[in-house]
Amino acid sequence: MSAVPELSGPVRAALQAGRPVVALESTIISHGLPRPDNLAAARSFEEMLTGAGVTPATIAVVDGVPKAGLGEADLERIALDESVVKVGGRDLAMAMAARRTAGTTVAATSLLAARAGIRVFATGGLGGVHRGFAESPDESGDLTVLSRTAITVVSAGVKSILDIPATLERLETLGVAVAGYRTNRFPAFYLTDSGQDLDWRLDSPQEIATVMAARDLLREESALLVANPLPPDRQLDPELHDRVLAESLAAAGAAGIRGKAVTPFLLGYMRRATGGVSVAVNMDVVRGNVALAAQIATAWSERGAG
Ligand code: PSU
Ligand code: MN
Repeated sequence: MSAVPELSGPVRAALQAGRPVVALESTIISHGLPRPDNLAAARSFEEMLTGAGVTPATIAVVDGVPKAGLGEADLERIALDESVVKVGGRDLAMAMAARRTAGTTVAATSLLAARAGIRVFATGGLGGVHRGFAESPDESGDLTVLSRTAITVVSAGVKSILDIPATLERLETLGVAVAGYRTNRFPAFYLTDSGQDLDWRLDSPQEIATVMAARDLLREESALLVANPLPPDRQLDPELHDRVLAESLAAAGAAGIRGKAVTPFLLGYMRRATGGVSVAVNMDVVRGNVALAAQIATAWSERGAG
């Protein structure tokens, strides 16, 4: 088997030349956004990067091969094929051996991006500690992988379906660095502000690149999370959000949803209960993060630091 992940031509060329590259995850395509619009969404994230002079590296597993940089046919399979599974970091080797086709979560994408030497990764919102942890302990594998993977992740905090204060505590314990982008407050994915204060804020892509360089000097082996909020006028109406989220959590409990089905179930419920508005907001969240990730990757490549 060749090197993991397999790099597309453009991704390989950009990395070799020290030009900016941004990794994108694929679970958001296969399990986060509804078909068939998810395919257009996946393309639009890539086009945003290309338009900013950055090479997109969408990461997924296709017929058992982990790839960074997908061709059109691969992107279509990830978006449209209903047999595509969701894989976290721990699932990767099994998906490879069983030749599965899989959307990679933040965990699996971070791991593969770091192996490829990609420094910056954009997603929507991370997984984290679920509400009701005391009764049913559910914590995303995203956190543990980020605790031992050196990559800069741009996300609108963690999904608001989670227990956000508990997730921030876990990020601290796990040694994941967290900074707000132009804010001192931790965002909440669909919502601009979770109400949680942050110790650090960074105000420009150059400042973030400077932090990345300092982390390299320290030989940090954990992730830097750049928490990038939606502008308040683009967020989901907080009242609607709270009402619909309470309903979706109750529905997940009643239906006995467990394990890796929980997050897709809650996002799907939110979509139906908001008449699709939550999906439009989710798209805005990802677009904002992709745009910032492009600037960070560019600032990083301009330092000539690799
Ligand atoms: N962000 C989105 N939509 C998503 C996800 C993130 O806007 O669907 C996905 C990511 O792939 C993340 C996963 O890693 O949800 C978390 O799933 P879990 O809670 O099962 O670890
Ligand atoms: Mn889980």
